[in-house]
Amino acid sequence: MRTFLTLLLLSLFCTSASAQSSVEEFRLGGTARILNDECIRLTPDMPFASGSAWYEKAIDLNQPFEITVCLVLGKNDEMGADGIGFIFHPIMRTGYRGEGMGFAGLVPSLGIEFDTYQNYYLGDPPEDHVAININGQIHHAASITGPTPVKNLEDGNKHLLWINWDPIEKQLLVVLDGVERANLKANIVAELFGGNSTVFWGVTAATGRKTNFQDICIKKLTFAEAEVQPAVDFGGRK
Ligand SMILES: [Ca+2]
Ligand SMILES: [Ca+2]
Repeated sequence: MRTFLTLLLLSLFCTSASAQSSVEEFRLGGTARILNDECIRLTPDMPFASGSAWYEKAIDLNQPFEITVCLVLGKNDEMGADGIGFIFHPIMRTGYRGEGMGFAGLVPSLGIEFDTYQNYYLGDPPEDHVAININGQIHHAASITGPTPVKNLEDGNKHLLWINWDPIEKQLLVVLDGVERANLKANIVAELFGGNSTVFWGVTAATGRKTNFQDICIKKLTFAEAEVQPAVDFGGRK
């Protein structure tokens, strides 16, 4: 309950509090650009754009992490696409974009998607939705959580998102606009990443024939850096 109260307070400040982590701590790829002190525009409102922002340090999943950000999914609802995805992967790289939400084809990986475009062949519901998929399998038949329909996210507003990993309880929580949208209990390190607790995380967005500007605004990041940082061979910009 305290967590939700904290989130409620944070949401009041979603547009005014200064970021405690910096947009400078991300490596940008594709169309991603720094918008201001706390926001990165992943895609402009243009067709067939894709952008990524990877956090520069690998994190240790044997320790807790907490990501508090605001998502902006643009303001085209009927004509909007594709959404924003979070990726956890041992290497800093982006999977197939567009409907692939940035994690298609990445093995091993965990992806959390905030999908605003219905791809029938992927089993997408008509509503905007939240889901967790693993190992780059993006069809919802392979979702380990969801797809959970949510009300329209393409309203031009900032949506407060809290992602929390508890390595003791082995619980991954996704809370969007104060409502729990995913609650995954799984031994991610052992069962998904083969015992390797060191992963990078990044956020991606894409557009297709339908478009939206899509931003991420950094509020607070709490995590433990992996003791040994893997080498990064990343084609994007610092
Ligand atoms: Ca989709
Ligand atoms: Ca929508």
